[in-house]
Order: sequence, then C-alpha cells, then structure tokens
Amino acid sequence: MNLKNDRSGYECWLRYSYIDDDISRDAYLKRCSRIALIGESALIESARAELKLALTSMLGAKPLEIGISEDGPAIVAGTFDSLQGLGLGSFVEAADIAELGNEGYIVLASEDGRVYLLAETDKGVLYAVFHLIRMMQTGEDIETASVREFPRNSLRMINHWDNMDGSIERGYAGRSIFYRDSRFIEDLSRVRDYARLLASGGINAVSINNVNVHVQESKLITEEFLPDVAKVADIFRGYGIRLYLSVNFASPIEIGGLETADPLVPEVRRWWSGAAKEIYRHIPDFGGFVVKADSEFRPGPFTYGRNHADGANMLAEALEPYGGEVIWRCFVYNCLQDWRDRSTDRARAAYDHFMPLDGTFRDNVLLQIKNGPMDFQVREPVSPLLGGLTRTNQLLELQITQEYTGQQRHLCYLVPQWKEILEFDTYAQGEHSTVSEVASGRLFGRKRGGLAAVGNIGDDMNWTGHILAQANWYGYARLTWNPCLSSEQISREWIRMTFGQDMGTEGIILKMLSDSHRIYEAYTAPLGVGWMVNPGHHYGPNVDGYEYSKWGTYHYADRYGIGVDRTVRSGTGYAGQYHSPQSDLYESPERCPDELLLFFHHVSYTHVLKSGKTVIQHIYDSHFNGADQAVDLVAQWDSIKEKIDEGIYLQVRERLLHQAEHAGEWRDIVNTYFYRKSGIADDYDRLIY
Ligand code: GCV
Repeated sequence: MNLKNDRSGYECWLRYSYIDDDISRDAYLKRCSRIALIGESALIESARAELKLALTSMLGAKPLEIGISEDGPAIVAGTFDSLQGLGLGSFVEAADIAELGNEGYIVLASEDGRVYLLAETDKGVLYAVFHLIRMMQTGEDIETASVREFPRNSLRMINHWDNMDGSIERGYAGRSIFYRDSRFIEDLSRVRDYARLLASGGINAVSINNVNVHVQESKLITEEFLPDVAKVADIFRGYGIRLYLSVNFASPIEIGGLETADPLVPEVRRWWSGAAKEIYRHIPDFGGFVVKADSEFRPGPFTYGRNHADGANMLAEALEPYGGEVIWRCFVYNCLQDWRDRSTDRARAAYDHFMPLDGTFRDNVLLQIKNGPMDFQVREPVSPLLGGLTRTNQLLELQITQEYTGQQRHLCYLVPQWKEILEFDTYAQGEHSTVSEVASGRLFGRKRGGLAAVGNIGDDMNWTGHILAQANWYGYARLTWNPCLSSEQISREWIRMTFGQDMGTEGIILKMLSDSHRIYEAYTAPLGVGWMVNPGHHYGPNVDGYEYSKWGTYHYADRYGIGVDRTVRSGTGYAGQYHSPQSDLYESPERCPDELLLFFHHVSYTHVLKSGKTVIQHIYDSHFNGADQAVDLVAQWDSIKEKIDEGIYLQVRERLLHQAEHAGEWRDIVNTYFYRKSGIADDYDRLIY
C-alpha cells in the first residue's frame, strides 16, 4: 500500500500531508530534522518508524538519525532511565514521573533547540511520538511545547465482533481484517496499520473475535489457532496493545470433551486453568477473556443453577496467575419475552441480575455495561447499573459501529452522545459522580476500569465505509484517553489531521459532524422510545417492527398515546433503579427531559412537552425538520467540493445522497403511522400520507 499517494481514505488521520505553509514547516524543521530514539524494543521501533514516516512526509525531508550525545537541535526520545545522563532532572521532577504512571509522557521543547519525548516506559515514548506528530498535523506551535499527559482510563479497549468466516456481526465496512474462510489472513500488514491507528489515539486493548462465539472461534484458545493468535498479538504488542479473546462459556464441553461446563465442578475449573496455561505459553502478555454468557442464546452459568459471579470468578481464577482479566458482559435479559406480558421490562434486566452480586467478583473481573439499559439506541437513558454497583470493577461499553444509528450509510457522529453519557451524574456518591469517574474506577477507588466499544472497521479500503465515520473511531479513542476533551476539540483535531488545515473546510465539516446525531435522532424514533427499525438487520424505518416480538422492545402506541410507563408509581419501576435526584426526575412526566419522555412514560399525543409542543406535533415537526436537514448536509458537503480530494468527496457524497433520500422515507413512514393512529392533523398541513 502506497500510503502517501493513496486517496481512498486508507490512511485515515495518519495521512501526514506535506505542510505547505513555509513558515510553519521551517519552524518544525528547525527542531525536527534530526532524531535520536533510545531503546531497542518493538515499541521504540514502532515509534521510530512512525516518526520517520510522518516527518519525511510532512516536512519533505527524511530526518537524520543521530546519537544521543550529539549536541544541537533534535527530537530526543526515550525513557527517563535511558536519558538519565542528560541532566533532565531540572525539568523533570521525580514527583512528576510518578504521576505520569506507566503510560504517560512529557513533550518538552528546551532552550537548546531540542524536543524531548520522555516517559517512564517505551509505551509512553510511543504515545509521546504520536502526540508530537499530532501537534504538527494540527498546526500547533512546538517551540513552547510543555505537555504532560497520562490516560484517565487504564483499560481503553475495542471489541471486534468478527467471525472467522470473515463476516462481521453488525459490520458495515466490508469483511474482517483478521479472518477469511475460517482461518487467519496470512498477510497481516493491514493489522499493523490498524494497530498504528489505534495506538495513535491511545487504545491499549483489543478483543479480536465476536462475543457470540461460534464453533470455529471456540477453537481460538486451542493449539490449532494459538500460533496465529500469537502472530496478531505480536503486532499489537509493538503498539502497546494487549490482545483479548471472546470465549465460549461451554468450551469445556464443546472443545474439551467434558460433560459439563458447571463453574463449580473441579474438573471444569482444571480445564480452564489448563487452557489458560496453554494460551500464556504462546502469548505471555495475553489480556484475558471477554464473555457473553446467558445472553441471547449463549451458554452460561444459569444452565447449572449458578450465578454470574460463579462463572466469572472461575475464569478469573484461571487467568489470575498470569495477570489476565475477565471482562464479563452485563447484557443479560430475557430475549424470549411475550409481548402481551406488560410486567417484564427488559430495561430493568442488567440491574436486576447484577446488583445482588455487587462485591462478589474477583479483583481481576470487570463487568462490561452497555451505556444504556436497552441496546445502543440513538437515545436511551444511561444504564443505572453504572454507579449502581459500588464494589465491582466496571467498564463502560459503547458502540462505534452504527448498528442503530445509520449503519455508516447515514452520517451520525457519536462523540456528542458519548460525552453526554460520560458526563451523566449518577449521584452514586453525591454530586459529580459522573459515569466517567465510575467507569475509570476512580469514584470507588478501584484500580481497574475504563471503556470498551464495538469497533466500526472492516476491510473496505477506507476502513469504515463512510469516511466521516472514521471520526467516531478516532473520537472514541481520544475519549478513552481523556474523557474531558470536548467534542469540538476532538472533531477539530480529526478534521485537520484528515483534511488539512483549511479553516473553511474545517468549519463546514465541524458543523456537519456536530449536528449529525441530532439530525439522525430527529427523523428516526421520537422522544427516546427507540426500536422503530426493521427487525434483524436493524436498518430503515418500521414502527411496529419489534412491537409484537419476543425481544422486549415495545412502544405501546395506540390511538390515544405512546410510550412505556417505567415509573415506580404505576409502571415497571425501572425509574427507581437510579439514585435520587435522577430517579425523581425520570419518575415525573413533567420533569422528565423531553428527549426521554417516551422511554419513561406513556402519554397521550396531546401531552404538552417542555418545548411547548404536543407530542404529536413534535413528531411531525422533528421528522420534517430532520429530513430537511439531512438534505442540507449534501449542500454543505458540496460547498467544500474544491477543497477535498475527488475520490473522498465522491465517496462521502454518495452516502449523503442516500441518507437524504432515506431520511425522507423515515419521515413519511413515521409521520404517516402516527397520523393514522392518532387521527390528529399536522398544524402546518404538510404532506402526510
Ligand atoms: C453480538 C445486539 C446486537 C447483536 C449483538 C448483541 C450483543 O443485540 O444486535 O448483534 O451480538 O447486541 O451486544 O451481544
């Protein structure tokens, strides 16, 4: 792959375009035409290769490698230990070093013309290299650089839902970059580029197979595939990323030949210990297991009358001697519900299952909790389990792949949604108990914690299908490192790194990204009710698609009104799973935020929202406006046509045109459905069928 000349979008935000502006380029050249990297690890090699690639490409001259003892301007990179002789003590205090931890770093411009990239570990040095490159890509001044950075989350993970036949569950950008025809792909160069992109944003963990672990994938932990898994792990290791595997809870039966997978049976425990030993023989720094158990027909401890702590702890015990961990998913609910049964509420399920187990999990278990109680809808409340649990390690699960948010055919920038989630106050320990503090582990003084998200990449040349969906991938990575970054800052970085530094272009793309989630929400399911999609593949409007199904996802629309009563007073009681004052807010139809009204309440179409509109008029207005705004996205993109490489311009345009048309379909189907149900006309007499 010739990265430099490629205009397909393959390079993503590591495009390293030549810096045209002479003044900036000269300023960078002054300090960056010579480099000295100390150390010999794979991580340092990655740092060296990246620095050379970036500098050569951006500055138009290959940097000269010099020895550490040579004087004069240069980039000097290494660990504090390796650079000890350089007398850095004056600007690096021992206390600073401790705070940086083993992934943090310093980027420091000194008076002698050098830029120091310093860290406790080689991994930190690699992150510092990516930071310096980003500064140059975004036009920052490095003359006065004085940066101290460390990640706010210890685990910063991407989950792949890739199957070994090459398919990707909920994948919208081609086939797997890891597997084809039930084997590993031999040429792993794409995996290396993937690792570079991940490391540049600070991702430090990946699981490489679907949580729905089928027959072939169950064998990933066996001798048949471990040598291949180890090769992938080697590549990731060079970029500071630990590899995890999703495992099948019934493995002792399915690949071990035992008669049971009961977690309390000694033979089963021995089997898992043996499996762990074998894995670590191949991959000494193996991260651990991701487990979907007793969920959507996957096997789990319930079969044996055991609970999730029994299951998770058994696996944790097997991994513990090697430093591995178990990431146990909380997406557990009854997926065989009878739609006639109004007393069961899927939204309650995770909390009901896991709260009684709080404090019973081993220290190397993390419970992975989806951001909402249902399933990655465009709007859901935050899961009350986040901040409900206080004595258990937690990991927030997000979805980068756009299963319910337009499947990478619609533009839907998710960083604003993720920011809202991270900033949500759980009140678990009074005010300011944000999800961000809960997930990192800080709120409860826990060492483990962080974020995991389902990846959105495949083997499409541009990785994500929709090039603008690369912003979700980048944005997620940046938020794992620092959840305090604003959506705007992340967007601006991404735009500059991807499209260059033209202010006009930046302004337009920033607006498109920033508005896109609200636009998507406006023309799809209203007021937090969710689920009005075609069953199975989840694309396109179908208001009753899930209404009479077994999945527990209903809106209960009739001719009078719509919504799910989840109040304590008269409904399923779900609102009571939150700490006060959030529980009080959600309990009250008057105080509940408009955008979640139908998630918590069943109201009449004439109910007046805080906005002053009736529910029915809101549905009409938001669908008309949202669809109009989707059309306008095309015009906005067209306005910067001259500034964008033609190939990329056309790829995005094709998606935006589809989105505009499909938004019209959403508008017409949803509006028509509610007009026919309610019999209430639109105040503005617009066309409803
Ligand atoms: C991997 C949703 C998706 C499934 C997915 C599941 C999960 O139900 O539609 O494809 O399965 O979530 O998160 O386990």
